[in-house]
Amino acid sequence: RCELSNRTGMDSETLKRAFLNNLFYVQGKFPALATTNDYYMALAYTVRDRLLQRWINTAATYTELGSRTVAYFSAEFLMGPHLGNNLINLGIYDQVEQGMAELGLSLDELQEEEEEPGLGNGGLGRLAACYLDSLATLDIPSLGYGIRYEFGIFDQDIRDGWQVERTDKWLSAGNPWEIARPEWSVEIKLGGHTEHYTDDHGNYRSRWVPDQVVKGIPYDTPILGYQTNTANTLRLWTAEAPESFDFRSFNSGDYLGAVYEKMISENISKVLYPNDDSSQGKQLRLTQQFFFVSCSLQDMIRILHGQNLPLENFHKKFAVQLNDTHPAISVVELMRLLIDHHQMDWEQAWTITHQTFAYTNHTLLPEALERWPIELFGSLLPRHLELIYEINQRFLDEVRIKFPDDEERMIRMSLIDESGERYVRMAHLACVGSHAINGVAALHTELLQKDVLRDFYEMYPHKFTNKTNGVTPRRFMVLSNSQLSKLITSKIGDSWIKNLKELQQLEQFVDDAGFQVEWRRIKQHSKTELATYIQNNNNITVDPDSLFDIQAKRFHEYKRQHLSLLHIVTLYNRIKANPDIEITPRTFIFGGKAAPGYFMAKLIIKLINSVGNVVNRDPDVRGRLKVVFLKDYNVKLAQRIYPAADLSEQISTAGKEASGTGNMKFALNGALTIGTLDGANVEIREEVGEENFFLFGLTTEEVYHKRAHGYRSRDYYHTNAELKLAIDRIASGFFSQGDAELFRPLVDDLLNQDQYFLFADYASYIACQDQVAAVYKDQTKWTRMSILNAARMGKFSSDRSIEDYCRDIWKVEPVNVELRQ
Ligand code: 26M
Repeated sequence: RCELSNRTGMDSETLKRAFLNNLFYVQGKFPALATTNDYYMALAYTVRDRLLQRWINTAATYTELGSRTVAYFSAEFLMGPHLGNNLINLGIYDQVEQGMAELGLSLDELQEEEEEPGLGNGGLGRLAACYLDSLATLDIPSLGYGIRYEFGIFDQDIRDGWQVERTDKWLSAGNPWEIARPEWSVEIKLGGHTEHYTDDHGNYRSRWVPDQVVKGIPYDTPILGYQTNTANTLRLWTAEAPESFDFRSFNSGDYLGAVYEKMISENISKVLYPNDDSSQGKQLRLTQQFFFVSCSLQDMIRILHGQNLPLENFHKKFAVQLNDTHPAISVVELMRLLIDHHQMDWEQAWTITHQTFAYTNHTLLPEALERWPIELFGSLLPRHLELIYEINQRFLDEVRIKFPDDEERMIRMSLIDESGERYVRMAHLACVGSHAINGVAALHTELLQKDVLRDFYEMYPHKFTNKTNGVTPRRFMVLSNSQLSKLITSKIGDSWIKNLKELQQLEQFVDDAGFQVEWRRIKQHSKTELATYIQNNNNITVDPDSLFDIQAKRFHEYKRQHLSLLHIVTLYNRIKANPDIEITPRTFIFGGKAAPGYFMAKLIIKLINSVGNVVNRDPDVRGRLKVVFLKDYNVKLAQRIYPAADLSEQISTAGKEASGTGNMKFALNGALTIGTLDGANVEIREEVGEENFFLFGLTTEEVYHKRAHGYRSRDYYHTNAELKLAIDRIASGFFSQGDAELFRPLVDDLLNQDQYFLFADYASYIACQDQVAAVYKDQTKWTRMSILNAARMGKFSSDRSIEDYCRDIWKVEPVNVELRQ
């Protein structure tokens, strides 16, 4: 009884006892010798014990019922720290905080100790994590399938203002949240060639003879829903050399050869590619994609057989969502498994396959659309290339029937790009092999239909739907902004946490002076905490009464961090021209990583730090402007940032940001948005009301129009005096100790290309920022707008997104899990 309650009891006394027990028996330490990491590990195991009970009951329930299951295939899962989130979802955060305090420990400090699993680049990976939280919270049977990268997204250092990358060793202190399942390892084939033969029934068949075999080992992490017994699974694959390989080479005496091959095999899951845009056609990347997809599909077939279900039911048992085209090779791999391994005929295999998969597109940038050189593809996956040719032939026959005598269309739509060097087009493969295709915001889906996937929309209009992104209020409100969450709960009860639309009830308090004071006090508290963090990390003193103006996201020219820089330099120029000018004090905060090979993005980071070095120290400024670059932006830091923001910068060129999800997290925490009509900004503005949103800039159509009619950025430079002054200041070397060369690539690009229309949007942006500054002076008005923003963000819960996917695409129902032991 005591043993059991040590592992499951939820009261603060039992939790303390269990914690000390784990410290002794798992970490092998007693308090006098224990490090912070020992304490963190002991607490993590204490929490994990409570998860295990729910996890096992969930698995048992699904197995018994043979429940229809969602499989979310994603090359990235940007989970963020597990400890705090699990405490929230278990409903024991306050008890544990209390218990730790009684032992003289700070729960905040223990949470700080966790190395977050940064197995993603940005929005796409974090969306996958929010969706797993919502799937579990909504009691939907589901599995996340991906790669257990040994090195996740790099850690970012800043040296002399430049980004420097360091490897992310997130596993070095051990990972208490995962359990290896070597008994469910699978084998993956790579390379080699195909052979053709006639089978016993006289059918012409193909056989893959690979030249390499690797083993995939699954590691499982429980994903607990909020206030439910459902604990689903995130299953990530690690690559290893198969044991048989050692054995073979040992026999042939080539020991070093065997070790070398082992090393090559293990490379597959070594490192996350740190790009979030251009696909560079690297063989290892395609290997990673095929590796996790093949492991996962084989695992699903094992599960199906384990439940005595026939293979013909694959699409009835599983709905697979493809998170962008990174797992799109699934379409071909499932066909191969069904046809080559299970002797299914083509028609039936194809019916099962396209009814299984659905594809989410996350980008409109043409350079980000994945394509693989045929040579490379065929050398790694020779059998898959054959199957793609066959899929393509049948597909183009359909196109020909629907659109006769339209050779151009066939060339555009083919799965193979033959305009120069030949490529496999992964987005086309995903469209053909899926029964549903979706964009991630209303505008994005519309642009997919009109532009990027227009031919596919004309061919298969019924496949297309919009699924606007959402974010989880558990991590991004309850955990990260506990004071605001408690204030809200004190007014409207706590059911908003599972039903975010209920935030609307806050509107009744918008003119309640007492509520406004509380709302402001909490924002002020979060700003003060961030100010302390900035003091400790950047050694910059910032004023918590100033307007906190924040842009936190990956660095990319289309996101236009440098447009915000032009605003900063403009304000600085105004001060230099008239030091007594009346100006709303602002703290500009940036955070984000640049892809290591993206020169311009790294130069923009350098420019932020360079401008900061001048502005922060200039006595004429009198502390009214501060510029801060927070290094190593990740989920942990994001959780500190959102609650402290007054103004959220969502300023991408219209038509470029598929959705954005940071925009949602800021607004939910009461920040006002300055933004373009891009991605989900459009819908956020619709929800919060245009009077509560700072809109500027060209629309998508205006951008297209300008581009088509010859955009000349230089004309804006010559006709806008403040713009000219800002550019000249940067170009002169003023921010680079007189070095006029340093920022020349950036300045030249803006004057000559400016493909993201900064100059065209500059005047509108500056005017809008002047509006922002004016409104901020009226704190009552600002607070009203802030409350209304949070109150009207209900639509952007990832629970709503998941409900939409469940109803329209996956056709899957909740399954209730009872605790039986
Ligand atoms: C591709 C090939 C090789 C290596 C890496 C990649 C790759 C990795 C990540 C490409 C794109 C990746 O992510 C793109 C991304 O994060 N897109 C964002 O998705 C969010 C969730 O839908 C949206 O909110 C953002 O607008 C969109 O930019």
